[in-house]
Amino acid sequence: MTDIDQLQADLLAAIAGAPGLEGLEACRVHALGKQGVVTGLLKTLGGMSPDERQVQGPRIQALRTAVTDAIADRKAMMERAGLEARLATETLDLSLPTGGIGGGSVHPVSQVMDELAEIFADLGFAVATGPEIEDDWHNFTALNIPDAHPARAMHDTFYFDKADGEGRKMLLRTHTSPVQIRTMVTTPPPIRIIAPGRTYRSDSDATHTPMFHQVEGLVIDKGITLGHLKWTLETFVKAFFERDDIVLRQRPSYFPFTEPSVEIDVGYTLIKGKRVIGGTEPDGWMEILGSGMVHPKVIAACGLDPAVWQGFAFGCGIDRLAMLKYGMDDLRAFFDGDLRWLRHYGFAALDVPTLSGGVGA
Ligand code: 2NM
Repeated sequence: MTDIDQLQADLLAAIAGAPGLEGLEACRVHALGKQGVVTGLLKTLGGMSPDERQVQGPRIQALRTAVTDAIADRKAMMERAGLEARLATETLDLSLPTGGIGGGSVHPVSQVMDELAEIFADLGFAVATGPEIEDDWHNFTALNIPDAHPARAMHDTFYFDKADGEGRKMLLRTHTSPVQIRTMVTTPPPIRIIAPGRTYRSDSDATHTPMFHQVEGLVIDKGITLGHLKWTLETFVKAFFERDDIVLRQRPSYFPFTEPSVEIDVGYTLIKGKRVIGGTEPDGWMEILGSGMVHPKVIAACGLDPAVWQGFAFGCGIDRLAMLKYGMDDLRAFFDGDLRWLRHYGFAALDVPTLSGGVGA
């Protein structure tokens, strides 16, 4: 046996007998490290005569390959054995309860979004989403709000310094309507969607936060009328507040993107001085929704023929819906991140709203 054969046999035996990953690494350093024995042999090639190198070169390279492969094989084997050992000993009890002290809870805004998705899914609506950073065509122009329109100023828009590649001003969307625009541009009707999400306006007091949540809905089909709108909103409000004695009042209004436009109030009853939504003979009215028939100009801007396709749309604040349903009085608490508030108003993670169980139960 030559010296190289002997060295190879010794190294392979050491690798095979290495007790663990650390021992194996020691073998690797000993053989292949900067000062390693195989590395040392490779270095001797430079001082050899060409004839000698022709004989020794392939032998030393073969040694290096054999040692490298043996280390890789042994390492893979050790890792497999380690994983098998963990799988055999470690268990996960899937029946353990979640939460408890220090556990998380679902934010009321998330809860209400889940409830909305559930209620409208039952009516055949899909949930649509879109970017929060928008361009002014999708946020304003397509919605019949041209450049000099006062509604642009009314929206207290957060603009970015730079325009996009096509020269469109970029902004934080002031409503979720651009999602409806994107849907109408890309999806052939009939369309039935709700678009829940974050919206932004430069406004801040007890009832306004610069970031707030909106849900808007859109139906586009043939022969859609205000009657469809009324039934849909009535069905929604009854399901959301989980009571049948809901009275809605419709008031004429104005939005650039709907014609006619209808503001919807819901009747409330005073109970111990507090306003509670519902009651067939209301003590007063609260504004909860804006709505209307989608303006023909909006339908045309999205590439659809308004003589063929009609529809209705509506919008409301999710934060406000949550306050009314769950009895909160200061909007700012929604975004304070105060754990005591979140634990008081939060919902259990596994308490998913379902229509059969009562969406808010
Ligand atoms: C509202 C009130 C009334 C609305 C209109 C549209 C669109 F894209 F179809 F034109 N989306 N949302 C709309 C209509 C929103 O929020 C108070």
